[in-house]
Amino acid sequence: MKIALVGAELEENLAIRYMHASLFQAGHDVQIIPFNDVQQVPQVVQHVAQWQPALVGMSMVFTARAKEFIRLATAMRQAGFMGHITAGGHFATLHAELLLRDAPAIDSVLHGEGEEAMVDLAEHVHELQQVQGMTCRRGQGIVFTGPRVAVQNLDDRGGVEGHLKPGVCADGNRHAKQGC
Ligand code: B12
Repeated sequence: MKIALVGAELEENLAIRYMHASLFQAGHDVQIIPFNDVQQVPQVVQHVAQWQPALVGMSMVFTARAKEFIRLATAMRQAGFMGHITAGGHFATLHAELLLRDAPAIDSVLHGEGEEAMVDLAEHVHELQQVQGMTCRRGQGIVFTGPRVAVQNLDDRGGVEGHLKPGVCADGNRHAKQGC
């Protein structure tokens, strides 16, 4: 499946790059689309319209930028994007219900860590009830599908190597080879 990950890439976005790695390892065709400020809305919309992913994941980490992401999602819809738009990250996780109430362009919110959740969503994008740790619309309401089981051993995740920006030092890489 073609999947676009949209978010800040001010230096290097580890969140997006971890999800890029897990989606790639699951066999998906994934692109990172940087979205560093609101002036890039037309550029991101054009990229999505041309590449036509089936799923867009927006990394809504910063409270101060929440409205910019809502504007972006709305602009993608206005440009005719019909795929699934999900949001994740600290802000989206903590404001999931409000986001879905106020931003009709966004289809779902994935709570917490996105590596396994995005793979799960890609596999079940037409049967959202199968995806745990998600807030989504059902009928007239907004529902939470229940918590995800946390990953027991982070080393079971594939590494992020090969998914980082060349030349940027990712000291925060939590896939520590020495078990530290
Ligand atoms: C690195 C970092 C930065 C980097 C960002 C680099 C980049 N992205 O390009 C820099 C130094 C540039 C930065 C800047 C700022 N930062 Co900062 N930053 C962080 C920090 C320390 C780590 C983030 C990180 O890489 N984590 C590692 C990754 C792997 O984990 P993660 O981000 O949590 O991502 C996981 C989940 O959240 C989830 N997820 C994330 N996105 C998505 C998307 C989808 C679709 C899904 C499903 C899941 C998902 O899955 C990810 C993988 O498991 C956090 C603190 C923290 N502990 O998170 C603060 C933090 C995010 N920053 C914060 C702030 C306030 C800022 C600034 C506004 C500070 C300032 N006053 O200038 C600026 C904003 C800059 C801007 N113009 O937008 C706050 C945000 C709080 C808020 N509510 O807004 C945080 C939480 C720190 C804090 N506690 O205050 N920051």
